[in-house]
Amino acid sequence: MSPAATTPTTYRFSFGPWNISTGADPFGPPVRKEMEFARKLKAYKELGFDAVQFHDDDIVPADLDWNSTLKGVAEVKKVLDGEGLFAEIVAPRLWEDPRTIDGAFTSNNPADRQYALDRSKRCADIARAIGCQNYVLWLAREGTYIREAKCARTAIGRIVDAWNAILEHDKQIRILGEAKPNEPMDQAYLPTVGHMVGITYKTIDPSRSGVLIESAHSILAGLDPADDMAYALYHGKLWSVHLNDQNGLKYDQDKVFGSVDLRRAFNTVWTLEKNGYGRQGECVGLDVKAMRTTTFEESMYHLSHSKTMFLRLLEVVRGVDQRQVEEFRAHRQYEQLEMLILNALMGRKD
Ligand code: XLS
Ligand code: MG
Repeated sequence: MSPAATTPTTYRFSFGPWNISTGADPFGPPVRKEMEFARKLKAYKELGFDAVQFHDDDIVPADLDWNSTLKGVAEVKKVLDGEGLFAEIVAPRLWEDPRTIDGAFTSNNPADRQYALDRSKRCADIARAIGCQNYVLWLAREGTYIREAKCARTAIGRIVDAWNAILEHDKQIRILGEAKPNEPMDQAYLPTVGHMVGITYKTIDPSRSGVLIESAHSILAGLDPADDMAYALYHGKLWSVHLNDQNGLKYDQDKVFGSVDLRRAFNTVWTLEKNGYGRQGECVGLDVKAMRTTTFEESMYHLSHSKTMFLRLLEVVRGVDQRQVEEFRAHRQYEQLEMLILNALMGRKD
C-alpha cells in the first residue's frame, strides 16, 4: 500500500465494502476474485479508516428470518468492536430485488411498494442492532425511463410517505437522502441536493432528516460538489459525504478523489474544513472504484490514495493565508486570488 498522508487531523474516514470489488461492469464479468468480507473488514484499520458504510445485505442476507438476522448482525458487530471500527451508515439496497425494478417506494405495483417499505423498516432494525443512527436512502430507481410511466407528483408524495414511515418506525434514526440525477434511471424524481433538502422539510421530523452528498452525483447534475455541500451545511443537514471524482457528464465513474479536477477537490475540502464538517462526528466517506485493469493485490490503492488526496488537499487548504484571501476578496482582486490558489495547488511559494 502507498503510505498514508500524515497531516494531524480531526477527521474520521469511512468507506463501504462494495468499494473493494471484483471489477465487473455492465460490459464484462468479474476480473478479480471476490475478497472475503472478513478480510475487507480487516483492511479498514490497515488503510487507516475508522468506520464502515453498510448496505443492509452487506451485513446479513436480505431474506433471513429475524432471529438469524439478529445473530448475523451480532457477529458483524463483534468483528467491528474487535477491530475498533463502527458502522457509520446503513442503507437499504432497494435497487437489486426483482420487486424493485419499477422503483421501490414509487413502483406502480402496491405489493412491490409494500415490499420496499418492509425492507426499509427491517433495515432500520438492523441499523439499530449494529448501533448506527445514520440511515442512508439512495433512491436509485425512484424515477422513470419515460415521463408518462408515473405521475411525478404522486411519486414525490410516496417518497415522503415512506421516509415518514421509517422515521416513525425508529424514533432515533436519522435519514440521509442521497440525490443522484440519473443512472440507473433516465431521470430521478429527486435529482439534486436542493431537491433532497427541500423534501426533508416536508417530513414529520426535519431535525432527523438530512443528506449525504456524493461528489460525482453533483457533477452529473452539472453542479459543483463544494457548493452543494455548502448549501447542505447552511441547512445543518450535511451528515455524510461520498467523496470521489467524475470526468464530465457520462456514466457514474467513482474515480479517486481529486484525480480528475484537483481544484474542484480542493474546493470541496476547503468548504468542509472552513465550515466545521466532521466536528460533530461526521465522517469523510469515500465511494470510489478501482479500475477494471487493477489486480486483486492492488485493489485497495484507490481507497488509500483517495484518503491521501483528502489529507494532502487539507494541508494545502490550511496553508493558504486566509488574511490574504480576505484582502483579495475585499478588493475584488480575483485574478490574484486565483493565482494564490493555483500556486498553493502547485506547491509554489514564488
Ligand atoms: C450510490 C450510493 C450507494 C450508497 C447508498 O452512489 O453511494 O452505493 O451505498 O445506498
Ligand atoms: Mg454514493
